[in-house]
Amino acid sequence: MNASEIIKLKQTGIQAIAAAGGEQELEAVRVAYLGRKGHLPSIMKGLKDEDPAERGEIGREANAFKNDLMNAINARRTELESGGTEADALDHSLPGQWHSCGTLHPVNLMIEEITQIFRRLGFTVADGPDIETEYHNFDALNTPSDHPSRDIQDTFWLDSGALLRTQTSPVQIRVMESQPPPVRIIAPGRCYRRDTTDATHSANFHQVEGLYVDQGVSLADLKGDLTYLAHELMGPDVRLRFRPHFFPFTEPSVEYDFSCHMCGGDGCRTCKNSGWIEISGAGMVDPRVFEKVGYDPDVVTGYAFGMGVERMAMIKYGVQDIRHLYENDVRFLQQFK
Ligand code: 2NL
Repeated sequence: MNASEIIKLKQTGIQAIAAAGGEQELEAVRVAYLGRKGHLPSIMKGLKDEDPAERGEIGREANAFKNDLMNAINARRTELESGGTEADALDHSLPGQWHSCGTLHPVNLMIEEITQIFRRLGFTVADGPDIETEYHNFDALNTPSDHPSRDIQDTFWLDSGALLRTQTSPVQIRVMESQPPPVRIIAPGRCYRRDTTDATHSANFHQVEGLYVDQGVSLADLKGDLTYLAHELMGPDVRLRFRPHFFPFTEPSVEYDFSCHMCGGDGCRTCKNSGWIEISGAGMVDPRVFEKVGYDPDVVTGYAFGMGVERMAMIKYGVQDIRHLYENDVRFLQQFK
């Protein structure tokens, strides 16, 4: 039997195997092809009578004949045992495959929560570019040209003269430039400062700034709205404290603290025994800022505030080191489901 005859016979055998409807039929095919008196032994026996030049190829095909048919028989046996083809053997009552589900990052969770609270006070969300002009980030905010925050030590300057925003106030400047009052917006987003990383500093961080401009807006509105934020965020027992401060863009300016949520104000490790936790700064928009954006400071007043999102998340969730928020260790992140 020459090589192509062996291949032909093998194909016939494979068809017979596929057609075998049961174990007995399959066994009969096996005996006919591979059994002691079957095709394979007779091929092997005939090998010595073949032309020596063709013997090698015929031998190889005989081997393939044996291996391919054995594999086909085994595969068909498995099929018959499992009651059908492999696809038919699927058990539809098995539970589905489990896929792990991602979560919002705690920084985004915090932004989301602060945003929702201010939405309830009638604020909308504004955003703007991370790469800013010196004008929008500093000049329009009444920041003196020799102010240390403009220094290359503190701000990431680009070769073009643009910079990476150091706060989200430029978003609010852009909104005021583009529309008349009233304005009631918050501006969440990423900010950049040339800080050396430690447990409480990161060169990338997030801020939520707020701005409310209309006729008759007062410091009382600021205190009321920040108190609402504190109660919604930390619970109804939290008290607020405002301390005088200075910012070039607000007058008067304040820094404000929440009473310590760990000890209720009695003093503990978290608040370094002071009973208070420093949150952020705020104030009444400086008239010079209004003049820059074309608002009349004799007609409108407004309050503005800024807060660090990482800092709020660390306070609320008890995170001890800001770097946990940036290492993307899932054991940390999965706690914020
Ligand atoms: C802080 C907290 C603050 C503002 C941000 C602001 C924005 C405009 C006008 C006036 Cl458009 N003020 N934002 C005000 C007070 C504080 O951020 O501690 N910053 C250094």
